[in-house]
Amino acid sequence: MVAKQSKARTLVPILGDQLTRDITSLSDADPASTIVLMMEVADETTYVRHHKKKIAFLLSAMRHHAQMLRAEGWTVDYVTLDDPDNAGSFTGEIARAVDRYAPDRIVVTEAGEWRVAAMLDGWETLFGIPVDIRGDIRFVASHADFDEWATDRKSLRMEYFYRVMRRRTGLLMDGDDPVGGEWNFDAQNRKPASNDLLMPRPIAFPPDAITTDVLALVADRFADHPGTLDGFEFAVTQADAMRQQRHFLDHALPRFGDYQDAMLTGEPYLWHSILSPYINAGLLDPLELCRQAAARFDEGKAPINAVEGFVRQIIGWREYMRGIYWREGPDYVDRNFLDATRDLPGFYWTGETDMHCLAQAIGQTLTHAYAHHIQRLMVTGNYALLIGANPRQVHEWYLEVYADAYEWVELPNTLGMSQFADGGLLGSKPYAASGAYIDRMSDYCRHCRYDVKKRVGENACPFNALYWDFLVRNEDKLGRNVRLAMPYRNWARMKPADRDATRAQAATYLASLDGANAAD
Ligand code: FAD
Ligand code: DLZ
Ligand code: SF4
Repeated sequence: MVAKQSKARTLVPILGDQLTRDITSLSDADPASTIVLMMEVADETTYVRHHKKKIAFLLSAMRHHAQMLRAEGWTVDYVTLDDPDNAGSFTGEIARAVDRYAPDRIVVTEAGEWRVAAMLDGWETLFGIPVDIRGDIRFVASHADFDEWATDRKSLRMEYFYRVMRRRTGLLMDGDDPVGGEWNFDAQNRKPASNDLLMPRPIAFPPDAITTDVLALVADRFADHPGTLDGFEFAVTQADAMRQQRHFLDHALPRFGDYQDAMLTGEPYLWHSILSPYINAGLLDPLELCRQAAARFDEGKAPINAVEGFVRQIIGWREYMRGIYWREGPDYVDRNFLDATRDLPGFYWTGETDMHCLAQAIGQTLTHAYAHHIQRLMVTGNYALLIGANPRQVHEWYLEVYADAYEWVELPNTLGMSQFADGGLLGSKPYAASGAYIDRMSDYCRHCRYDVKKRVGENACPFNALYWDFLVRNEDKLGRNVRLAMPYRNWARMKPADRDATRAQAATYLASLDGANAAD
């Protein structure tokens, strides 16, 4: 705590995902008259049961950030989770700080999600002092920019938004044209990988004294949360996150494009960057990262399909997801276009299933708080979609288990892209696939007790019958989708006896799931 002073002062709360010196709330602040407030609070650590590693990462990164700000001359009041007077919520801690410092005003950078934005909106009335809520310039597009792009458009496809972002940033542009003559090189990016390729592993950062304290705190307080703390190796400072960034650019970026969709047993990372927790918490600047990736192309160190693919994920998908989240409003979370109601199976929290693809994706998630995009979309997401899992439960699972998960980015990815619960705002068709897709992009099926080629029978891959059952079950909502015309035609061509056997296979499987859920 900081002693009460008499001269005019500003209270600047820095939230846990605002860990950069370049945050707008500090842009014109005077260290002599500013109290920076950082708060570890129970509400944020438990609004979902975050993975233990996610909590440990963020609390340690917050403590290191406070240390850095102090070293730069800022007065930082840092409230730890185990402070006996901790009020347990952002608003409760602001109330205590207002009491301590009697500030003239509060300056804060806008929150990353509706839940916290509503708190910030209430502070001016609650505390009777001006509250200046500033925009978050860590994104290329402001809310107004996205709205301007989206308004009056029939379709909000990411690809068109991405071109606007390319032009706005000048990344990979040759005048008004895209470098290489195409906006998108994804056609070159769908190669399966094999274990004999030499893969770069992310750098392991051993815990320092601050992280060791946090690990003990998290082990003690959040024992019932999913995941393990064993092998905690995240970067928790800006300097180390930059080392991981450089490591990715030097060693993984050149093949990022080729193997972006590949999955391999026992290989959680492949050529992915593993940078999302750092970008989302503020330790890395996404635009600077893209500039450095583009420079690797200019210098001939990485091919265009890799660099364009990577840049698109950040200034395309990431920006677009944020735009959708804020544009669709706080009720977006309630959408359930397909009326899906099944409980998510218990094995999502244990990884204990004989479906090897799911065991791999969930197992590494519980171990590392990480899975790459295709595992999230085409394994865990696809399966939840096919069984008709309740999209809200699916959303909460993703928000819990990934170190990079914040609602603004997780919700549109899960509810929209993966579960089609918004009826196709983001994608023209659901990301539903049979086992054949997983077999094409991974080695999982070779290690599985199920036969990916079989649709019915004892050891038939469950994804196969579930895929057809999903289409038939949802025909009233999806049957007129032109992009699904082919699979519906194929279903119609199937012999009636095969169709019956497929649906019976799916029904038996789903009934066994419901039985297991009821027993849990
Ligand atoms: P890379 O594959 O190396 O990609 C580079 C960067 O691009 C990522 O670090 C990330 O910042 C960005 N990016 C890539 N894809 C997306 C995307 N679809 N949306 C937004 N940014 C993207 N990403 C999150 O950051 N937080 C989430 O909570 C999250 N939840 C997801 C839930 C589902 C169901 C799905 C399908 C995807 C989700 N994603 C989420 C997107 C993506 O899976 C992760 O960003 C990526 O796996 C992070 O790993 P990486 O840093 O190695 O990414
Ligand atoms: C995710 C998270 C967790 C687990 N804990 C904290 C915390 O104790 N203090 C804090 O300031 N932020 C935390 N966060 C991140 C916040 O939930 C995030 O900053 C908000 O979602 C902002 O939108
Ligand atoms: Fe997954 Fe089916 Fe392949 Fe097994 S056979 S790994 S369940 S897709």
